[in-house]
Amino acid sequence: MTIRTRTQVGIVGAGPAGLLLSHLLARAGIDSVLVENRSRGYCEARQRAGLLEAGTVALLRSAGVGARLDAEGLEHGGIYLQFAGERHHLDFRDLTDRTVTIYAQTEIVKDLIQSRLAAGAALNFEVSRTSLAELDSERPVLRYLDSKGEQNEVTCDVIAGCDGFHGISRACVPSVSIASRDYPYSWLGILAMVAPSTDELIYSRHSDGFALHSMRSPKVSRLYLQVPATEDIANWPDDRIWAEMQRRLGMPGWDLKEGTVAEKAISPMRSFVASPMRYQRLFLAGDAAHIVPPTGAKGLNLALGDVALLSAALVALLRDGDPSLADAYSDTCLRRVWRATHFSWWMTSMLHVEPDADAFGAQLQLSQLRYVTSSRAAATSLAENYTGYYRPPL
Ligand code: FAS
Ligand code: PHB
Repeated sequence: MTIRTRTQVGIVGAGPAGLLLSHLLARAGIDSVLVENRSRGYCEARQRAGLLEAGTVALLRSAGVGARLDAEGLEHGGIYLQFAGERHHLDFRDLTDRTVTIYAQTEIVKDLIQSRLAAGAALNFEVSRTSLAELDSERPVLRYLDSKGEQNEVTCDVIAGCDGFHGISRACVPSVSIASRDYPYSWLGILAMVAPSTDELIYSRHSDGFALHSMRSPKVSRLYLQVPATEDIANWPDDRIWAEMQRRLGMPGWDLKEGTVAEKAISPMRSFVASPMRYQRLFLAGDAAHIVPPTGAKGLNLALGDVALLSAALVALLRDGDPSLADAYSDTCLRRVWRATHFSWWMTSMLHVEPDADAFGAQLQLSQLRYVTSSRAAATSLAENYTGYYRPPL
Protein backbone atom coordinates (compact mmCIF):
# COMPACT_ATOMS: atom_id res chain seq x y z
CA MET A 1 0.00 0.00 0.00
CA THR A 2 1.47 3.37 -1.00
CA ILE A 3 1.22 6.29 1.41
CA ARG A 4 0.19 9.27 -0.70
CA THR A 5 0.66 12.84 0.60
CA ARG A 6 0.85 16.38 -0.77
CA THR A 7 3.24 19.26 -0.08
CA GLN A 8 4.41 22.45 -1.76
CA VAL A 9 8.16 21.66 -1.85
CA GLY A 10 9.75 18.22 -1.81
CA ILE A 11 13.37 18.45 -0.60
CA VAL A 12 15.95 15.70 -1.20
CA GLY A 13 18.85 15.80 1.26
CA ALA A 14 19.34 16.82 4.91
CA GLY A 15 22.71 18.45 4.46
CA PRO A 16 23.04 22.16 5.20
CA ALA A 17 21.33 23.10 1.91
CA GLY A 18 18.21 20.97 2.34
CA LEU A 19 17.83 21.79 6.02
CA LEU A 20 18.22 25.55 5.59
CA LEU A 21 15.79 25.52 2.64
CA SER A 22 13.19 23.68 4.74
CA HIS A 23 13.69 26.24 7.52
CA LEU A 24 13.51 29.35 5.32
CA LEU A 25 10.42 28.11 3.47
CA ALA A 26 8.65 27.36 6.75
CA ARG A 27 9.37 30.91 7.98
CA ALA A 28 7.57 32.14 4.84
CA GLY A 29 4.61 29.82 5.35
CA ILE A 30 5.57 27.36 2.61
CA ASP A 31 5.28 23.70 3.61
CA SER A 32 7.84 21.07 2.62
CA VAL A 33 8.72 17.41 3.06
CA LEU A 34 12.40 16.50 3.40
CA VAL A 35 13.85 13.05 2.74
CA GLU A 36 17.36 11.92 3.70
CA ASN A 37 18.90 8.51 3.10
CA ARG A 38 21.30 8.63 6.05
CA SER A 39 20.52 8.70 9.77
CA ARG A 40 20.21 11.91 11.79
CA GLY A 41 23.33 10.96 13.72
CA TYR A 42 25.34 10.41 10.54
CA CYS A 43 24.34 13.80 9.14
CA GLU A 44 25.18 15.56 12.40
CA ALA A 45 28.58 13.87 12.78
CA ARG A 46 29.85 14.19 9.19
CA GLN A 47 33.08 16.24 9.41
CA ARG A 48 33.20 18.77 6.59
CA ALA A 49 33.41 22.54 6.35
CA GLY A 50 34.41 24.87 9.09
CA LEU A 51 34.63 28.45 7.85
CA LEU A 52 31.73 30.85 7.23
CA GLU A 53 31.81 34.01 5.13
CA ALA A 54 30.46 37.20 6.68
CA GLY A 55 27.34 36.97 4.49
CA THR A 56 26.65 33.39 5.58
CA VAL A 57 26.85 34.41 9.25
CA ALA A 58 24.38 37.24 8.55
CA LEU A 59 22.07 34.82 6.70
CA LEU A 60 21.98 32.31 9.57
CA ARG A 61 21.40 35.09 12.10
CA SER A 62 18.57 36.61 10.06
CA ALA A 63 17.03 33.12 9.75
CA GLY A 64 16.92 32.86 13.55
CA VAL A 65 19.42 29.98 13.80
CA GLY A 66 22.52 31.96 14.77
CA ALA A 67 22.37 31.83 18.58
CA ARG A 68 24.98 29.09 19.12
CA LEU A 69 27.01 30.46 16.20
CA ASP A 70 27.19 33.81 18.03
CA ALA A 71 28.02 32.10 21.32
CA GLU A 72 30.57 29.57 20.06
CA GLY A 73 31.78 30.77 16.67
CA LEU A 74 35.37 32.09 16.44
CA GLU A 75 35.49 35.36 14.48
CA HIS A 76 38.73 35.79 12.51
CA GLY A 77 40.06 39.04 11.06
CA GLY A 78 42.47 37.44 8.61
CA ILE A 79 44.63 34.49 7.60
CA TYR A 80 48.34 33.70 7.36
CA LEU A 81 50.03 32.75 4.07
CA GLN A 82 53.29 30.84 4.57
CA PHE A 83 55.90 30.07 1.90
CA ALA A 84 59.70 29.91 1.43
CA GLY A 85 60.31 30.19 5.19
CA GLU A 86 58.12 33.31 5.56
CA ARG A 87 54.73 33.73 7.24
CA HIS A 88 52.63 36.77 6.28
CA HIS A 89 49.32 37.95 7.78
CA LEU A 90 46.50 39.25 5.58
CA ASP A 91 44.32 41.61 7.60
CA PHE A 92 40.77 41.28 6.22
CA ARG A 93 39.37 44.00 8.52
CA ASP A 94 41.89 46.49 7.13
CA LEU A 95 41.48 45.33 3.51
CA THR A 96 37.71 44.79 3.28
CA ASP A 97 36.19 45.68 6.67
CA ARG A 98 34.89 42.11 6.79
CA THR A 99 35.67 39.02 8.84
CA VAL A 100 35.05 35.25 8.65
CA THR A 101 33.90 32.90 11.39
CA ILE A 102 34.92 29.38 12.34
CA TYR A 103 31.78 27.39 13.12
CA ALA A 104 31.70 23.77 11.95
CA GLN A 105 29.21 22.48 9.41
CA THR A 106 28.33 19.74 11.91
CA GLU A 107 27.08 22.43 14.31
CA ILE A 108 25.02 24.18 11.62
CA VAL A 109 23.39 20.85 10.75
CA LYS A 110 22.62 20.17 14.43
CA ASP A 111 21.16 23.67 14.88
CA LEU A 112 18.95 23.32 11.80
CA ILE A 113 17.72 19.81 12.61
CA GLN A 114 16.88 20.87 16.15
CA SER A 115 15.03 23.94 14.89
CA ARG A 116 13.09 21.98 12.27
CA LEU A 117 12.08 19.18 14.62
CA ALA A 118 11.02 21.72 17.25
CA ALA A 119 8.77 23.25 14.60
CA GLY A 120 7.26 19.83 13.87
CA ALA A 121 8.84 19.59 10.40
CA ALA A 122 8.55 16.45 8.30
CA LEU A 123 12.20 15.30 8.26
CA ASN A 124 12.37 11.71 6.99
CA PHE A 125 15.75 10.12 7.76
CA GLU A 126 17.02 6.72 6.61
CA VAL A 127 14.84 6.59 3.52
CA SER A 128 15.79 4.53 0.49
CA ARG A 129 15.02 4.27 -3.22
CA THR A 130 14.33 7.96 -3.63
CA SER A 131 13.11 8.83 -7.13
CA LEU A 132 11.64 11.85 -8.89
CA ALA A 133 8.91 11.80 -11.55
CA GLU A 134 6.55 14.10 -13.55
CA LEU A 135 9.14 16.90 -13.35
CA ASP A 136 7.76 18.57 -16.49
CA SER A 137 4.23 18.62 -15.07
CA GLU A 138 2.65 21.06 -12.62
CA ARG A 139 2.68 18.29 -10.00
CA PRO A 140 6.12 16.64 -9.79
CA VAL A 141 6.28 13.51 -7.63
CA LEU A 142 8.84 12.44 -5.00
CA ARG A 143 8.83 8.70 -4.24
CA TYR A 144 10.78 6.88 -1.52
CA LEU A 145 10.72 3.99 0.92
CA ASP A 146 10.53 5.35 4.46
CA SER A 147 12.62 3.99 7.34
CA LYS A 148 9.95 1.32 7.93
CA GLY A 149 10.15 0.20 4.31
CA GLU A 150 6.77 1.70 3.39
CA GLN A 151 6.37 3.12 -0.14
CA ASN A 152 5.65 6.86 -0.06
CA GLU A 153 4.56 9.14 -2.87
CA VAL A 154 4.55 12.91 -2.29
CA THR A 155 2.87 15.14 -4.89
CA CYS A 156 4.65 18.53 -4.89
CA ASP A 157 4.49 21.91 -6.57
CA VAL A 158 8.29 21.98 -6.75
CA ILE A 159 11.19 19.64 -5.91
CA ALA A 160 14.55 20.88 -4.58
CA GLY A 161 17.54 18.63 -5.25
CA CYS A 162 19.80 19.27 -2.26
CA ASP A 163 21.30 15.78 -2.33
CA GLY A 164 24.97 16.54 -2.82
CA PHE A 165 27.50 15.37 -5.39
CA HIS A 166 26.44 11.72 -5.22
CA GLY A 167 22.69 12.37 -5.18
CA ILE A 168 20.07 11.51 -7.79
CA SER A 169 18.71 14.96 -8.66
CA ARG A 170 21.37 16.23 -11.05
CA ALA A 171 20.80 13.24 -13.36
CA CYS A 172 17.12 14.26 -13.62
CA VAL A 173 18.09 17.44 -15.49
CA PRO A 174 17.96 16.45 -19.20
CA SER A 175 21.07 17.49 -21.20
CA VAL A 176 22.75 18.92 -18.09
CA SER A 177 26.17 20.24 -19.07
CA ILE A 178 29.17 19.59 -16.83
CA ALA A 179 32.38 21.63 -16.59
CA SER A 180 34.92 20.00 -14.32
CA ARG A 181 38.56 19.62 -13.35
CA ASP A 182 40.13 16.95 -11.16
CA TYR A 183 43.29 17.79 -9.24
CA PRO A 184 46.31 15.42 -8.99
CA TYR A 185 46.18 15.50 -5.19
CA SER A 186 43.78 15.08 -2.25
CA TRP A 187 43.50 16.45 1.30
CA LEU A 188 44.18 14.35 4.35
CA GLY A 189 42.20 16.00 7.15
CA ILE A 190 42.50 15.39 10.90
CA LEU A 191 40.46 16.46 13.90
CA ALA A 192 42.95 16.77 16.80
CA MET A 193 42.06 17.14 20.48
CA VAL A 194 44.61 19.88 21.06
CA ALA A 195 44.38 23.66 21.35
CA PRO A 196 45.14 25.44 18.08
CA SER A 197 48.74 26.68 17.79
CA THR A 198 47.58 29.79 15.94
CA ASP A 199 44.97 32.52 16.37
CA GLU A 200 43.96 32.44 12.70
CA LEU A 201 44.26 29.95 9.83
CA ILE A 202 47.68 29.22 8.35
CA TYR A 203 47.81 28.26 4.65
CA SER A 204 51.31 26.94 3.91
CA ARG A 205 52.90 26.20 0.54
CA HIS A 206 55.88 23.97 1.35
CA SER A 207 58.12 22.30 -1.26
CA ASP A 208 56.82 18.94 0.08
CA GLY A 209 53.20 20.03 -0.33
CA PHE A 210 50.37 22.16 1.05
CA ALA A 211 49.28 22.20 4.69
CA LEU A 212 46.49 24.10 6.47
CA HIS A 213 46.12 24.73 10.19
CA SER A 214 42.47 25.41 10.98
CA MET A 215 40.45 24.80 14.13
CA ARG A 216 37.01 24.00 15.59
CA SER A 217 37.21 25.49 19.09
CA PRO A 218 39.80 26.75 21.63
CA LYS A 219 40.44 23.06 22.43
CA VAL A 220 40.08 21.34 19.04
CA SER A 221 42.27 21.79 15.96
CA ARG A 222 41.49 20.88 12.35
CA LEU A 223 44.49 20.38 10.07
CA TYR A 224 44.96 19.25 6.49
CA LEU A 225 47.84 17.92 4.38
CA GLN A 226 48.11 17.65 0.62
CA VAL A 227 48.62 13.97 -0.27
CA PRO A 228 48.70 12.12 -3.64
CA ALA A 229 45.26 11.85 -5.27
CA THR A 230 45.06 8.09 -4.73
CA GLU A 231 46.64 8.03 -1.24
CA ASP A 232 45.41 5.41 1.25
CA ILE A 233 44.79 6.66 4.79
CA ALA A 234 46.32 3.38 6.04
CA ASN A 235 49.69 4.81 4.96
CA TRP A 236 49.33 7.64 7.48
CA PRO A 237 49.71 6.63 11.13
CA ASP A 238 49.30 9.59 13.50
CA ASP A 239 53.02 10.06 14.11
CA ARG A 240 53.66 10.35 10.36
CA ILE A 241 50.88 12.93 10.06
CA TRP A 242 52.30 15.06 12.85
CA ALA A 243 55.85 14.80 11.49
CA GLU A 244 54.62 16.05 8.11
CA MET A 245 52.59 18.84 9.72
CA GLN A 246 55.72 19.93 11.62
CA ARG A 247 57.73 19.91 8.40
CA ARG A 248 55.22 21.88 6.32
CA LEU A 249 53.95 24.33 8.97
CA GLY A 250 57.06 24.76 11.12
CA MET A 251 58.60 28.21 11.58
CA PRO A 252 61.55 29.26 13.78
CA GLY A 253 60.31 30.23 17.25
CA TRP A 254 56.85 28.80 16.63
CA ASP A 255 55.62 25.57 18.20
CA LEU A 256 52.98 23.33 16.60
CA LYS A 257 51.28 21.52 19.49
CA GLU A 258 50.37 17.88 18.80
CA GLY A 259 47.50 15.90 20.31
CA THR A 260 45.18 12.91 19.98
CA VAL A 261 43.88 12.46 16.46
CA ALA A 262 40.15 11.86 16.92
CA GLU A 263 39.35 11.54 13.21
CA LYS A 264 41.26 11.34 9.96
CA ALA A 265 40.07 11.00 6.37
CA ILE A 266 41.20 11.69 2.82
CA SER A 267 38.97 13.80 0.52
CA PRO A 268 39.43 14.10 -3.24
CA MET A 269 39.82 17.54 -4.84
CA ARG A 270 37.67 18.55 -7.78
CA SER A 271 36.04 21.54 -9.47
CA PHE A 272 32.63 20.67 -10.87
CA VAL A 273 29.79 22.84 -12.18
CA ALA A 274 26.51 21.53 -13.60
CA SER A 275 24.24 23.79 -15.60
CA PRO A 276 21.45 24.62 -15.71
CA MET A 277 20.53 24.35 -12.03
CA ARG A 278 16.85 24.04 -12.88
CA TYR A 279 14.64 21.83 -15.02
CA GLN A 280 10.96 22.81 -15.00
CA ARG A 281 9.80 22.12 -11.42
CA LEU A 282 13.18 20.73 -10.24
CA PHE A 283 15.73 23.13 -8.74
CA LEU A 284 19.27 22.07 -7.73
CA ALA A 285 21.11 23.68 -4.80
CA GLY A 286 24.52 23.12 -3.18
CA ASP A 287 26.85 20.24 -3.94
CA ALA A 288 24.17 18.64 -6.13
CA ALA A 289 25.10 21.29 -8.69
CA HIS A 290 28.70 22.28 -7.91
CA ILE A 291 31.84 21.22 -6.09
CA VAL A 292 34.90 23.36 -5.33
CA PRO A 293 38.28 22.33 -3.87
CA PRO A 294 38.10 23.32 -0.16
CA THR A 295 41.19 25.58 -0.33
CA GLY A 296 39.02 28.69 -0.63
CA ALA A 297 36.51 27.52 2.04
CA LYS A 298 33.66 28.09 -0.42
CA GLY A 299 31.63 24.85 -0.65
CA LEU A 300 29.34 25.31 2.31
CA ASN A 301 29.04 29.06 1.76
CA LEU A 302 28.02 28.53 -1.88
CA ALA A 303 25.43 25.94 -0.87
CA LEU A 304 23.79 28.27 1.65
CA GLY A 305 23.94 31.13 -0.83
CA ASP A 306 22.06 28.99 -3.39
CA VAL A 307 19.43 28.24 -0.76
CA ALA A 308 18.92 31.90 0.13
CA LEU A 309 18.25 32.60 -3.56
CA LEU A 310 16.08 29.48 -4.00
CA SER A 311 13.90 30.13 -0.96
CA ALA A 312 13.23 33.70 -2.14
CA ALA A 313 12.42 32.39 -5.63
CA LEU A 314 10.03 29.69 -4.35
CA VAL A 315 8.23 32.05 -1.97
CA ALA A 316 7.71 34.49 -4.87
CA LEU A 317 6.51 31.67 -7.13
CA LEU A 318 4.34 29.65 -4.73
CA ARG A 319 3.02 32.35 -2.39
CA ASP A 320 2.99 35.44 -4.58
CA GLY A 321 2.53 33.90 -8.03
CA ASP A 322 5.62 35.70 -9.35
CA PRO A 323 7.90 33.37 -11.41
CA SER A 324 10.61 35.98 -12.17
CA LEU A 325 13.11 34.96 -9.46
CA ALA A 326 12.58 31.26 -10.22
CA ASP A 327 13.17 31.91 -13.91
CA ALA A 328 16.41 33.76 -13.10
CA TYR A 329 17.53 31.30 -10.40
CA SER A 330 19.98 29.20 -12.40
CA ASP A 331 21.76 32.13 -14.05
CA THR A 332 21.92 34.09 -10.78
CA CYS A 333 23.41 31.12 -8.94
CA LEU A 334 25.87 30.20 -11.67
CA ARG A 335 27.37 33.70 -11.74
CA ARG A 336 28.20 33.30 -8.01
CA VAL A 337 29.26 29.71 -8.47
CA TRP A 338 31.81 30.55 -11.17
CA ARG A 339 33.29 33.39 -9.08
CA ALA A 340 33.80 30.95 -6.18
CA THR A 341 34.99 28.23 -8.57
CA HIS A 342 37.63 30.52 -10.05
CA PHE A 343 38.80 31.71 -6.61
CA SER A 344 38.97 28.15 -5.26
CA TRP A 345 40.94 27.00 -8.32
CA TRP A 346 43.27 30.03 -7.99
CA MET A 347 43.96 29.47 -4.26
CA THR A 348 44.46 25.74 -4.92
CA SER A 349 46.83 26.29 -7.84
CA MET A 350 48.86 28.86 -5.88
CA LEU A 351 49.33 26.71 -2.78
CA HIS A 352 49.60 23.07 -3.89
CA VAL A 353 52.69 21.39 -5.36
CA GLU A 354 51.85 19.53 -8.58
CA PRO A 355 53.34 16.02 -8.70
CA ASP A 356 55.18 16.88 -11.94
CA ALA A 357 55.96 20.44 -10.87
CA ASP A 358 58.98 22.02 -12.54
CA ALA A 359 61.05 25.03 -11.51
CA PHE A 360 58.98 27.28 -13.75
CA GLY A 361 55.74 26.31 -12.01
CA ALA A 362 57.26 26.68 -8.56
CA GLN A 363 58.54 30.17 -9.37
CA LEU A 364 55.13 31.21 -10.68
CA GLN A 365 53.55 30.12 -7.38
CA LEU A 366 56.15 31.87 -5.26
CA SER A 367 55.85 35.03 -7.33
CA GLN A 368 52.05 34.99 -6.92
CA LEU A 369 52.41 34.50 -3.14
CA ARG A 370 54.99 37.31 -2.87
CA TYR A 371 52.69 39.60 -4.88
CA VAL A 372 49.62 38.82 -2.75
CA THR A 373 51.57 39.47 0.46
CA SER A 374 53.21 42.69 -0.72
CA SER A 375 50.59 44.45 -2.89
CA ARG A 376 47.55 45.95 -1.18
CA ALA A 377 45.56 45.62 -4.41
CA ALA A 378 46.40 41.91 -4.73
CA ALA A 379 45.75 41.26 -1.04
CA THR A 380 42.42 43.08 -1.28
CA SER A 381 41.39 40.89 -4.19
CA LEU A 382 42.12 37.73 -2.18
CA ALA A 383 40.37 39.16 0.90
CA GLU A 384 37.17 40.20 -0.89
CA ASN A 385 36.83 36.74 -2.43
CA TYR A 386 37.76 34.84 0.73
CA THR A 387 35.30 36.79 2.93
CA GLY A 388 32.59 36.44 0.26
CA TYR A 389 32.42 38.40 -2.99
CA TYR A 390 28.66 37.88 -3.31
CA ARG A 391 26.54 38.24 -0.16
CA PRO A 392 23.40 36.07 -0.02
CA PRO A 393 20.06 37.94 0.06
CA LEU A 394 18.60 38.11 3.60
P1 FAS B 1 25.69 17.56 1.34
O1 FAS B 1 26.48 16.56 0.53
O2 FAS B 1 26.26 18.09 2.60
O3 FAS B 1 24.27 16.94 1.71
C1 FAS B 1 23.54 16.16 0.78
C2 FAS B 1 22.67 15.21 1.57
O4 FAS B 1 21.82 14.49 0.65
C3 FAS B 1 23.48 14.17 2.34
O5 FAS B 1 23.08 14.15 3.69
C4 FAS B 1 23.17 12.87 1.62
O6 FAS B 1 23.16 11.76 2.51
C5 FAS B 1 21.78 13.15 1.07
N1 FAS B 1 21.43 12.32 -0.09
C6 FAS B 1 22.23 12.00 -1.13
N2 FAS B 1 21.56 11.23 -2.01
C7 FAS B 1 20.30 11.06 -1.50
C8 FAS B 1 19.14 10.35 -1.93
N3 FAS B 1 19.17 9.66 -3.09
N4 FAS B 1 18.03 10.38 -1.17
C9 FAS B 1 18.01 11.09 0.00
N5 FAS B 1 19.07 11.78 0.47
C10 FAS B 1 20.20 11.76 -0.28
N6 FAS B 1 33.39 22.95 2.19
C11 FAS B 1 34.04 23.99 2.77
O7 FAS B 1 33.60 25.14 2.61
N7 FAS B 1 35.18 23.76 3.53
C12 FAS B 1 35.66 22.50 3.75
O8 FAS B 1 36.65 22.31 4.43
C13 FAS B 1 34.99 21.38 3.19
N8 FAS B 1 35.42 20.10 3.41
C14 FAS B 1 34.74 19.05 2.84
C15 FAS B 1 35.14 17.70 3.05
C16 FAS B 1 34.46 16.63 2.44
C17 FAS B 1 34.90 15.20 2.68
C18 FAS B 1 33.36 16.89 1.59
C19 FAS B 1 32.63 15.75 0.88
C20 FAS B 1 32.94 18.21 1.39
C21 FAS B 1 33.62 19.29 2.02
N9 FAS B 1 33.21 20.61 1.85
C22 FAS B 1 33.85 21.66 2.40
C23 FAS B 1 32.07 20.92 1.06
C24 FAS B 1 30.87 20.65 1.90
O9 FAS B 1 30.91 21.40 3.09
C25 FAS B 1 29.68 20.96 1.05
O10 FAS B 1 29.84 22.19 0.35
C26 FAS B 1 28.39 20.97 1.80
O11 FAS B 1 28.28 19.77 2.51
C27 FAS B 1 27.27 21.16 0.80
O12 FAS B 1 26.08 20.94 1.44
P2 FAS B 1 24.87 20.24 0.65
O13 FAS B 1 24.74 20.87 -0.68
O14 FAS B 1 23.76 20.26 1.61
O15 FAS B 1 25.35 18.75 0.34
C1 PHB C 1 38.14 23.93 7.87
O1 PHB C 1 38.25 24.50 8.98
O2 PHB C 1 37.64 22.79 7.74
C2 PHB C 1 38.62 24.66 6.64
C3 PHB C 1 38.91 26.01 6.72
C4 PHB C 1 39.35 26.68 5.58
C5 PHB C 1 39.51 25.97 4.40
C6 PHB C 1 39.21 24.60 4.33
C7 PHB C 1 38.78 23.94 5.46
O3 PHB C 1 39.97 26.63 3.29
